Amino acid sequence: MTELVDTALERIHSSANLADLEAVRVDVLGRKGVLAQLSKDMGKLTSEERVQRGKFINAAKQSLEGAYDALKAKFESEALAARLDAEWLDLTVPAPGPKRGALHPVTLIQWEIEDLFRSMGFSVLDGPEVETEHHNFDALNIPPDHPARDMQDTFWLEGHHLLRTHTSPVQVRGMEKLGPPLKMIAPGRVFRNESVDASHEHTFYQLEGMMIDKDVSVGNLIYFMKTLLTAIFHREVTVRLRPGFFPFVEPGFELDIRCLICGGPGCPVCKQSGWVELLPCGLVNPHVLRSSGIDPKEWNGFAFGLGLTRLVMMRYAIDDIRWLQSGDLRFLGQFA
Ligand code: FA5
Repeated sequence: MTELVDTALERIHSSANLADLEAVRVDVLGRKGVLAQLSKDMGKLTSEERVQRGKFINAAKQSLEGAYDALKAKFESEALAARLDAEWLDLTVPAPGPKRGALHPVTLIQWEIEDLFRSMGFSVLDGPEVETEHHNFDALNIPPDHPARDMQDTFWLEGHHLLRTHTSPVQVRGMEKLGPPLKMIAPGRVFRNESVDASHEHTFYQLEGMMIDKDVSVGNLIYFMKTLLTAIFHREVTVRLRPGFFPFVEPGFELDIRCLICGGPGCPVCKQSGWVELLPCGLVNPHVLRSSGIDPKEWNGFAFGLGLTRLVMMRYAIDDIRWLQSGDLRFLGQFA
């Protein structure tokens, strides 16, 4: 019997880990284990022998359970120590902090132009994206049946409202609110119901400019256009001025820039023409001044409507306008 218990003790001590020990516990202390075997023939013993056997079994039980408990506690504390070692965390290390974002390229260029025009005494105005038909068309000398309305495919809303198709309604709001003399720019998002390609978006940015004063000339207009382009490109760029028709200016011009994506031979951005329409402009039509309560006999002025998104494309040589609204962080991250 003593041998049986010694063998069981030896098995307990030779367990290498908690799993081994658990297997030994079932064999030794379980229902069919050593202790159960020792109790098996109790019924055949004399009462004196039963007392002896009982004492022996109790002592064996104590010794086996004691050995088991001690080894189990040892394995558990070793496992805990190993885990604490592996999962150790230095709470004094500074946190990495949030990843820094970057301004969108349209915002970068918009802010540069705002700074430039502010330095020349212009105010920066804002206008609503949901406009009235009056501000977007009528007050700009584009009555309901005028063919010029077809030049800008419009997202119409209820009650003679629309998503503004250009930033020119902010000219009207500027004239109505501030009156002459007036020097203002108005950057903003505009919307057109047209099909998207490398140089056309349905949602894009323009930047309106207007100056109303006495004796404003085409010379003044060209000066500001040149100043704007020199500040943005920091180098000589080739431009051309050609007649352009907009009912709210007379005379009207289209200022095109030599395509900076292909350098001239033609690409999808310039529609193979070598030129990109960038900066339509002209002298404000007297009808427009009059409908905003300004006397055209006393005041005149110029206005321009820069294609801000296209300017950004030229400045950073972006070969497809769709990148700008793609939300692709690989693209946006380059402007950080
Ligand atoms: C206008 O929107 C006039 N309001 C501009 C103006 C203002 C003329 C003041 C005279 C005086 P236009 O439709 O051409 O004009 O648009 C102006 C510029 O916006 C274009 O030269 C072009 O650079 C840009 N643009 C036009 N359509 C798109 C488009 N779908 N996607 C991206 N840019 C566009």
